[in-house]
Amino acid sequence: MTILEDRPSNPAAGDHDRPIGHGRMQRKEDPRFVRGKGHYVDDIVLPGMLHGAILRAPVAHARLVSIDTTEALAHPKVLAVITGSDLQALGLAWAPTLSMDVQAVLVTDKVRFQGQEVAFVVAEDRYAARDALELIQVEYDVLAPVVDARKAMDPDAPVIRDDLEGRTDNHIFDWEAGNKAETDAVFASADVVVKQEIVYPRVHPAPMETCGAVADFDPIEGRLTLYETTQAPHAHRTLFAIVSGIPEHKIRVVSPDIGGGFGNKVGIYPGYILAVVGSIVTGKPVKWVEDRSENLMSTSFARDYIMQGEIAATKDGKILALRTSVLADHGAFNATAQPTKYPAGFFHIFTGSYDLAAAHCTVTGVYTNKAPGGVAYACSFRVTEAVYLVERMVDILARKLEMDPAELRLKNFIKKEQFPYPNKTGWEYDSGDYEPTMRLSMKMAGYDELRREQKEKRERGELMGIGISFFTETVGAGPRKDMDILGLGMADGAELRIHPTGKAVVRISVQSQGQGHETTFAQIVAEEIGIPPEDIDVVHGDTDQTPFGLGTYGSRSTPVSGAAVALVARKVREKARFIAAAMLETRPEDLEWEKGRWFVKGDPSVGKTMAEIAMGAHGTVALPEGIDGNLDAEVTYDPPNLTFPFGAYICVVDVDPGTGHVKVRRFIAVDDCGTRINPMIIEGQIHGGLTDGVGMALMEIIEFDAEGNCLGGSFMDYLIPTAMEVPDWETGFTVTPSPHHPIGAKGVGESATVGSPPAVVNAVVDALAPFGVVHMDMPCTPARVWEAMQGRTRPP
Ligand code: MCN
Ligand code: CUN
Repeated sequence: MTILEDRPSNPAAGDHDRPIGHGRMQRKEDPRFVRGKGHYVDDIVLPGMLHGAILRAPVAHARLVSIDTTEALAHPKVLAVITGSDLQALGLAWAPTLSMDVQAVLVTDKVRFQGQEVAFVVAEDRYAARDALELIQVEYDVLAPVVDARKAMDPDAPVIRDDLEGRTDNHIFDWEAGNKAETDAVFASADVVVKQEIVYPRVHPAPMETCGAVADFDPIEGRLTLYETTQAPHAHRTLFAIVSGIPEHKIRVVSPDIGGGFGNKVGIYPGYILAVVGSIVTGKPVKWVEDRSENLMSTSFARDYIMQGEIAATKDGKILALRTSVLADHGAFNATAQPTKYPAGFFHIFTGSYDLAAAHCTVTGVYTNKAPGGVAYACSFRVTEAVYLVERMVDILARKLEMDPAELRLKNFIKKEQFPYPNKTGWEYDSGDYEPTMRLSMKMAGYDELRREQKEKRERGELMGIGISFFTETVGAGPRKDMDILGLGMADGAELRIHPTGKAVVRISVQSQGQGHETTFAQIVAEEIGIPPEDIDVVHGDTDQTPFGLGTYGSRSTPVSGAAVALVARKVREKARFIAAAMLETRPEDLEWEKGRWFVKGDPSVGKTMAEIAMGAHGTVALPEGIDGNLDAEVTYDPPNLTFPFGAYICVVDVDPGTGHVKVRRFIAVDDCGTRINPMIIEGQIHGGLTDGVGMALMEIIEFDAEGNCLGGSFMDYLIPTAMEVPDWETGFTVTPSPHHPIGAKGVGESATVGSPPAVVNAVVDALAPFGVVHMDMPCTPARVWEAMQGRTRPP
């Protein structure tokens, strides 16, 4: 195992710049990944395994008139064709969503979005299954679709969810946070008020690996083994038990290596359920793996928020209040994954990093004839949308006040001494120290020099933009008193076992999709008990082998499971003290800890290492009352609060005045995620998230035509960034530990995706300032930029 040096310590970081147990250790999982030996769902081959394929609706809204499967069933390699009415007979045509709605597994009555699941073919091989789809005859009675969320509540809008009893419109929910009266009063007396409609378009996480499952139902034992691309194996198992009636102890969900999740793999998709039904019907294992278009058209999208933003300030730039009303397009089924109490996720942390007098937001969710989803793509339960809103509004205010956007931010930050900070929408930020982070980013960027360069270039007619974003993230859901998903409290378990020879295994309930948990969780244990990380195996992704917990999303693994792991290691360390005392024939209180061993106070030469204690635990020494003969422990961790990482991002763009093409020339990112466990992994997370941000800001969007046809269903139309579109990232960090986390760590996995889009858009708008452009909606494609330069914006 190669251990890399951490970078020279960062002065802004104070004395907390101490990476945990072996710092920039290379990832333990990479030897298998770089050799092509990762083991993904599609690598699973079971004896006699069959293959499933889904017939999908070609239109967005249509009544199902008839389905004829005769020809498909006659195909020599086809074993079963399952339709909605077959599922209806089993009571499985509809499944609960993570938002207390229901979603059709297969269409029974009506198609509600293009790409919706209509029938499932099980055949001997993948090709035959696909071929047979074309032999199914379906008659549709096409209906007018609802494509634009703004028209979803029109009195004459077609009602999409007529399956729900008494439903006469497309309204899902109204939700609000903050204090309306107080906010309105502040607005009424403010010197300056600016307003802007801001659209965060529908985008898709588009992980490298699409979604898939292999279901293996054993009819003799009544046991189901389900290999699945999931970020939350335990929660999935519980839901499968509830929906299918198969007892939970007879269900094993295995999530092997995952080729990227980004929130795409939180939900339970019809394909997973169909693989299970296919296996039950045929008595054989059934594999279903979707293709790229199926992934982009039917699985969890992200964003799709139309936000009316308003910001109030004094004329010398003290920001007073923020308010917004949001129209949220949830697609045809409300299937967003977020804590039950929060139908708009954590959007209401939209006051960002600023100390305001008042804030208020309302969110209205509506159905449209589009794929369901909404909470995905490194969104931290919609903090993405919130940060985008506030960071755009602050820039728009800066323009109005003719103030420098960095100066305006510095003037309004929540101050260090105000933490823990209760914000105006009911959150308590655990810790923060924003100014040094902002100043470090400005120093790294050479901010004043950049502004001088911009001024000169403007005089020559060149378009250069500098964009700033300062974000506060909200991660680590969450305290079980406030947060649950379908009634399951958001806690996570950890089990640590030290084998007699001193090697260890730690079992966790979260599931890596590329974040490097096998490395960082071993590092946490190493830090706490002194066993080297290479001697610690991290087991995850198998419900038969790991303790219960809610899984990986909302960057909760470090804040919740990381805390569980630190505490379970401390529990083992404490137990080791009693065993060591027995071995040394002394009292536990006479022992002192140094990394990796307990020794007699005042006599460091007499002591026992963790490995010796492990052997002792399993040996013959008489143990004190209440101490079992092992060195194992388990905990379940219920976090007292979320963690609030933050960061300062500066983006420099050049815009080609002839074509509207935007080039990101530089990007400076200073992140603060508290105590840093593995700086190399953190950098990787940041690089990935910044690339996401450039993608969303400049090129990614899923659009629909007037008929509801999805226009982002392949990588020909849904553009994702490559090395060509991104600069060499310039990263820095500060360290403000979380006061309530056992090791002071905050999550970081979504920080850059949350924080970077506003920096890029702010830079583009800044470049276009000479044309009077105050705002433009993402993605800033050459065509849109060029239109903005002509004083035109796209009709909504
Ligand atoms: N880490 C660290 N020190 C910290 C915080 C985190 O060393 N102070 C490390 C962690 O130990 C972990 C990684 O950074 O190895 C990310 O940790 P964390 O912020 O806790 O996030 P999660 O592990 O819970 O990952 C989820 C997050 C989410 S929600 C999305 S979306 C996303 C993201 O991670 N999806 C990803 N990053 C991704 N990275 C990859 N490669 N693939 C995805 O699908
Ligand atoms: Cu919102 S995407 Mo991540 O939380 O799995």
